[in-house]
Formats: sequence, structure tokens, C-alpha cells
Amino acid sequence: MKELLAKIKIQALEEIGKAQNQDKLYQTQVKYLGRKGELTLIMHGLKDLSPEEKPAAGKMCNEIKVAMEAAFDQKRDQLSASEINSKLNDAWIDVTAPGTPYKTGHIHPLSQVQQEVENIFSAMGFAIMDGPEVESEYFNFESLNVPSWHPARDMQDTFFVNQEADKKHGKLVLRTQTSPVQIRTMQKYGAPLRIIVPGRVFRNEATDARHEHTFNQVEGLLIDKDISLAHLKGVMEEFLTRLFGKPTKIRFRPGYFPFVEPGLEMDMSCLLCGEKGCRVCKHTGWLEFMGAGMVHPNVLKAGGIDPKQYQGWAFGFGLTRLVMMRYGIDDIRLLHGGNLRFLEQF
Ligand code: FA5
Repeated sequence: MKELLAKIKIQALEEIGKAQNQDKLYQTQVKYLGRKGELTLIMHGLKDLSPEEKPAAGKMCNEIKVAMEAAFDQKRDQLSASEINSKLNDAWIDVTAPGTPYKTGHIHPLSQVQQEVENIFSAMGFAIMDGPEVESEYFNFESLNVPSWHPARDMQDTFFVNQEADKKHGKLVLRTQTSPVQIRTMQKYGAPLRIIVPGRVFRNEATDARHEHTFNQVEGLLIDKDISLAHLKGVMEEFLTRLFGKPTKIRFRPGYFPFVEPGLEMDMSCLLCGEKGCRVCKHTGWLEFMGAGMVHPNVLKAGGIDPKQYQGWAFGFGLTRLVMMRYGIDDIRLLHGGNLRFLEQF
């Protein structure tokens, strides 16, 4: 019995040592310690031994069982550690490889230039104002000295919303210009005033390289005592010179807008050719820039300001066209086209 047990022990420990994986190890465990395992069967047979043999054989069986179990545990831990290692080796990571860069967005060129415009005017003491894009006919036209019968209503093709604003203010429209914010601000804050209004406007127009149905304007309004067009000239020359980073000249021509009197168009010197004449300025040395003029007394009255005490000027330019000039973009439709290959250049 003693030799048999010693032999089983040596054999079992050898097989445990040789097991290559958990499956083999499990099979070896079943072979010796399972319900019908070799050691288990011997232990079941102990009851048939003589009383003299029984204690020593029982003790030896227990010692061998404990030794085998310890060997199984140790081998199991060893195998699982090496399995983890080999898995890690298969999933090898090169920590020195360059990472995949995240795509971050950036500010749209229209917003970039709008921020610059706001900064320059803020530095000159102008407040930045905002107003509704869905406007009433009253604020978009009537209060700006354009009654419903006035032919000037046809100057801006309007998108109408099929709903009344209220009895007093007429139908709702998508605002065709940022000028209604002039009236809203006068009514709210009174005189004196110094504001600019950057914002989106809408016109029912066929689109081409220079026209969009949705574009951005910047309105300007200055109301105070003893204000003249000389102030407008000074402010605009300073603004354009700061924006383009080189001395820029302006000139006035007569123009017509019902909400200003006198009305004028303002041109800026062509920065591409330095006034020598090129294709962009149609060989004149000047570029059309904006409409402007002295605020009409009827507009001041609609804003609740006494035209005998205060006067001022207003202007409105296309921010979209300014962006095109700034970056040499020759088709306005690219700006809202959503083409990332185009936008990522700015
Ligand atoms: C006006 O909208 C007046 N409210 C400007 C004004 C304000 C005059 C205050 C006097 C006092 P006008 O319709 O010309 O004016 O438009 C102003 C600018 O918007 C134009 O010079 C042009 O740069 C731009 N613009 C007009 N229509 C379009 C269009 N369809 N697409 C892109 N830009 C446009």
C-alpha cells in the first residue's frame, strides 16, 4: 500500500508539472482526485484494511491529497498568468505610434469677420444690438418711412409669413434688412445713441455669385446733438483702415433710401489695385460698399426722438460681401454651402 501511494504521488506530480493548459490540468485532477479518481478509490478502500494498517495508510493518503491539491493550485495560477501574458502579447500596443488627431471645428469666416467688426466699433464706443429675424411689416417698413403704397417696398423682395403680428403692426415678414432694429433701439433707449446691429436678413431673390436669399448685414446708427456726415466719414475711414490694416479712403455719392435724407452710397478705395484700376473694381479704383445717410425726421419720430433736438446718421452694409472681399471669395453661395473643404481654409 505504501509503495502504491508513493508511486501515485510521484506520477501525479509529474503529470501536473507537464500539463500545458488548464484543460489538461483539469483532466489530471479528475484522474487522481475525481469521484472515481485513483487516490479517491484508494481512500474509499481504507475501510477494508486491518485496524493496524488503517491509521498509517489513512495519514499517508491525507498527506498525498494535500500535496496534490497544493500542486494543482500552484500550477493553475501559473497557467493563468502565462495565458494572460500571451493574450497581452497578441494585443501589443505601440505606445510610440502617432495618435489619431481629433477633428475640431473652428469659427465660420462670417462669424470671424463679424467679431472683428464688433471689436472695432466697440472700441469706438458703439453698443452691439440684436433684433428679431421674424419682424412685423411695421418695423421693417412703415416705421422706416416706407408706407404700404410706397414704390420703395419693391426694392426689397420680401418673404411674408402667413400670420399677423398684431392689429397695429401688420403682417409678419422675414426681415429684409437690419434697419428695423434702429426703431426698436430708439424706442427702448432714446437719444443719444451709438449702436451697430450685425444680423441675418432674407430676400426673395434669385441667387447668383453675388446674391443670396439669406445674407448678413451690419447696421450702424449714431444719434446725438450737432451730428453731421463728416462724423460718418471719419468713423468709416477709421473702421475700414483698422479692419484691412492699411489706410483706406472712402467717398460718398448720392443714393436713395426712404429712411434717410439726404441719402448716399459710400464707396471704398480698392485695396487690390491701390486705386489704379483692376477687374474687381471695374477699373474705377473704387468699390461700392454701403448705403447710408442722415436719419429721416419721420424715422426719429417713429423712434420717439424729437428731430428738432437730435439728428444723426445711419448706414447698412453687407457683411457677406465684406467677407468675400477680405478673403477673395468669388461666389457668395460658397459661404452657406456647408462644404467643409471650402470652410477649412479659413
Ligand atoms: C439696405 O438694406 C439698407 N437698409 C441699408 C441702409 C441702412 C441704408 C441705413 C441707409 C441707412 P441695400 O438693399 O442696398 O440697403 O442692402 C445693403 C447691402 O446688403 C448691399 O450693399 C449689399 O452689400 C448687401 N446685399 C443686398 N442684397 C444682397 C443679396 N441678395 N445678397 C448678398 N448681399 C446683399
